[in-house]
Amino acid sequence: MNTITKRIFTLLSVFMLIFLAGCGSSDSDKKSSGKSGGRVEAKIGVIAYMTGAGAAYGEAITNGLKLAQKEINAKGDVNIELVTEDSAGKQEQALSAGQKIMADNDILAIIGPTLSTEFKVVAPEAELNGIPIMGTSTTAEGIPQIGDYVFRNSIPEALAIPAAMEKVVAKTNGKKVAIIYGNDDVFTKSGYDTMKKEAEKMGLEVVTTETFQKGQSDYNAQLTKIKSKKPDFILASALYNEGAVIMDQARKMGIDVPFVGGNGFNSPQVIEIAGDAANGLVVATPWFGDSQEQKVVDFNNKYKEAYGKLPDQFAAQAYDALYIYADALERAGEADREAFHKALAETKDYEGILGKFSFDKEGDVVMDPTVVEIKDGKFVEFK
Ligand code: 1QQ
Repeated sequence: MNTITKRIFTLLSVFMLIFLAGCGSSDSDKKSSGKSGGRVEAKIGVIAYMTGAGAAYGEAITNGLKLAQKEINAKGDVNIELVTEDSAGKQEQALSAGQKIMADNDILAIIGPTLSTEFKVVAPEAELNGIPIMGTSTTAEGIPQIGDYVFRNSIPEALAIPAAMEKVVAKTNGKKVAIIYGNDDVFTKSGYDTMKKEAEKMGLEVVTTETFQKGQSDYNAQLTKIKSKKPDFILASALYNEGAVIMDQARKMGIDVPFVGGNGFNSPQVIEIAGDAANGLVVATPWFGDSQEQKVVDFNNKYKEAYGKLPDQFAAQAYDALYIYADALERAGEADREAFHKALAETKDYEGILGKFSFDKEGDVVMDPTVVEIKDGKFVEFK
């Protein structure tokens, strides 16, 4: 190589380096977790029940998240990318979805999984990995108590079920109750524990306790027993797919007393599946879609425009959850798991569509639910 060629070569190398460095910086500008032009960018992992018998839960949740994401990103202070995995309502699938998400160092935090049964296996891993995780629909006992990085914005069964039971007893003066619950699911078992405890506390007589398993389609044996005991009302801890079938079969057998359910029944799917048989179901919920509060009306309109139907409680909770994340991210000022975790834990009086929101010291939520009932095929306030 002569000197001129050498010089040209050196110059070319320098240009090459400058060019590559340029590529590098524009690359990091686009990085999903970082800061770009003063705006904090973050990737959030979502694990939702998207396929299978309870897929309407996951559909509502992901719809709520996507709507919030669009609005948050349009505002421009933070930019959120959602990386969604299907858990299919199964523990093993939720766990592998969680592991996949946690292996991606660019992911700041997790929302979900949908079911407490799934959450109970994923959250301990998130805790070990120091990645914040928040449930938006998980209502079993002991969820935020799994660890420091574990949160939820869904109200626990231990708060909701007693509220519904007290109202029903006050109105009907019922004294005898039958209980039916799924004994192979963390949430339905937890709901049962609350029902049993509350019945004792209220001095109710539990005339029979029946169980069922996921996917069961025939409840004749349990319902025959319940009918023979003549309860004043029935406490049912179930997800909508089994719960709606139980109500349908109960009404067909002539059981016409009220049902008091937990969070699993907080879905329009109960009406969709059971039709008229769903009338007489009482549940407590942090979301009352018929509220005339402006923020509720606005959310209903936006959601309907985007998805062609009204939101349910699961959509509303997910929507608020992403806003709570965005708020913490903005306060953290960077997409760093530690900084975000600290900011999230400090969330105080966040004004969401479900009301004022703060975590208690364990990352749990304190909220007053509204008690609703299904009447003439519609959720209305229980009075
Ligand atoms: C839980 C629930 C379910 C009803 C969520 C869909 O509350 O598993 O905790």
